[in-house]
Amino acid sequence: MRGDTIAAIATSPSGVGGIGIVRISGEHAEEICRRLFRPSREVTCYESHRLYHGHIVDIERDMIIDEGLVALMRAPHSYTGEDVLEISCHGNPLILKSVLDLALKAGARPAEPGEFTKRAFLNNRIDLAQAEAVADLVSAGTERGLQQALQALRGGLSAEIRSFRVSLADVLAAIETHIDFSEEDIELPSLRQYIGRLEEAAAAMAETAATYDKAIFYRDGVTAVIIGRPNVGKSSLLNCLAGRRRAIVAVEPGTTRDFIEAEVLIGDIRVRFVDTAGIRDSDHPVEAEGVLYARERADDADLVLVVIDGSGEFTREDSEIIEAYRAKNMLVVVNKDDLTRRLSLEDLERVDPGSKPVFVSAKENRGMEELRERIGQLYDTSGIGDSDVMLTNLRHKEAVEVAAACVERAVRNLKEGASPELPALEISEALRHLALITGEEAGEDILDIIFSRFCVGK
Ligand SMILES: Nc1nc2c(ncn2[C@@H]2O[C@H](COP(=O)(O)OP(=O)(O)OP(=O)(O)O)[C@@H](O)[C@H]2O)c(=O)[nH]1
Ligand SMILES: [Mg+2]
Repeated sequence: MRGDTIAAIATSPSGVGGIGIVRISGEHAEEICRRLFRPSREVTCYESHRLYHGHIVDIERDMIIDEGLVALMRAPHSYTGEDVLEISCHGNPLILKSVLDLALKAGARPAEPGEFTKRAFLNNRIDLAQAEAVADLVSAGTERGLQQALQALRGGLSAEIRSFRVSLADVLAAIETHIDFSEEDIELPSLRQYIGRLEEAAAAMAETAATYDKAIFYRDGVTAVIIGRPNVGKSSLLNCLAGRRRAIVAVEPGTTRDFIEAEVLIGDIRVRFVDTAGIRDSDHPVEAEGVLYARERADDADLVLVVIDGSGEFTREDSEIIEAYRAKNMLVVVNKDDLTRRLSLEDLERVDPGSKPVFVSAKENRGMEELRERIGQLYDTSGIGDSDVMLTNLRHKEAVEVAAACVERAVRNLKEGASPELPALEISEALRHLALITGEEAGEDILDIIFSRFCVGK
């Protein structure tokens, strides 16, 4: 890695901003600084972590590119652990591109996505879980998502994983002693005494893994697909929830054919509502295509809102739609509650036992607060504190689950009085999977996948 100096625009590369930053990391950072920066007062030695004012110049063309500030962060006390130069200039994309070009001409090469953070990891500034938290921190779309990412970046997740590893390694050492001395004539304490500790560890890991299912909604938001027969008021409902006219509403059934989305913040969660074509058998190819889309979207949804018309009878089609999505997270929304109700709640109860439908009138914009509340309750995490570790990364969740399963098998081995080699093997395997999270055991292939998801400049 030494000798290879990388450069990238660290601020949004296409966006215009007051200030933009070009970041350079590697052993040529200082040399590049001296080549493209003319300090306003003479500098003999750039002090680490100090800002210098001056001009960025293209010496070949004898041209001033911009006025700005530079800071040199010398290794190892920098983000990457290498010499890092940050050039702050005016945030015009043309200026930023010129400054980057100058850095490249002066000997740097363009950084790959996430390469600065990858170097921080390879130079042991942060572990892999922290590196991934950087990407989450940059992309988080909600306050809660930010808190989680920050917590992971500060090492909260890493500390939890480490504590699992410490307790497992402890037990493993004890079991290995048994293996070592089993040939000799010494009275050894029973291995059963470790069952309790292993059970505790497995339960704690399973609990941590389970946080993923909720945390993921903070990170990625929730997709809620609005589905139902034609004309029940799906598009009207979407417009109410979005607080503006998004979808066309019309008296004739079969109005909506494509799907239309609107994103709304409910509590800490971004909910993407998707309006779809009314479900019915249609001879019209475009409408039929829309119905197919609607079903596909609903199949993939996190939440399905089945809308039925309260002013009409409960129909076989209504019941078929409810049946199709009952296994999913589903809410029944009874619309047109401003009209006389002709819907039989007993019929609804028969198809959806324990049904707690939400009654609304999209026409009069009534019942929306209750609907939002009910959706919020589905993703409620009030029991989880801001400082509790939550897994937001599928890779982490899978590793913790596999580790927990290994430990559970070790427990079974011990209960069955199996020879100590078996539980020892399981525990070693659990330790290996936990180490994948913080990166001690992660190979180049895993690193490539992880860092390719980053943006350039991070
Ligand atoms: N009285 C009353 N009429 C409503 C309500 N919601 C929608 N409507 C009317 O019902 C008709 C259909 O509304 P849409 O929102 O287009 O229904 P849709 O389910 O999207 O229909 P498709 O796109 O055809 O599947 C329109 O005439 C609306 O004005 C309501 O709460 N009360
Ligand atoms: Mg519609």
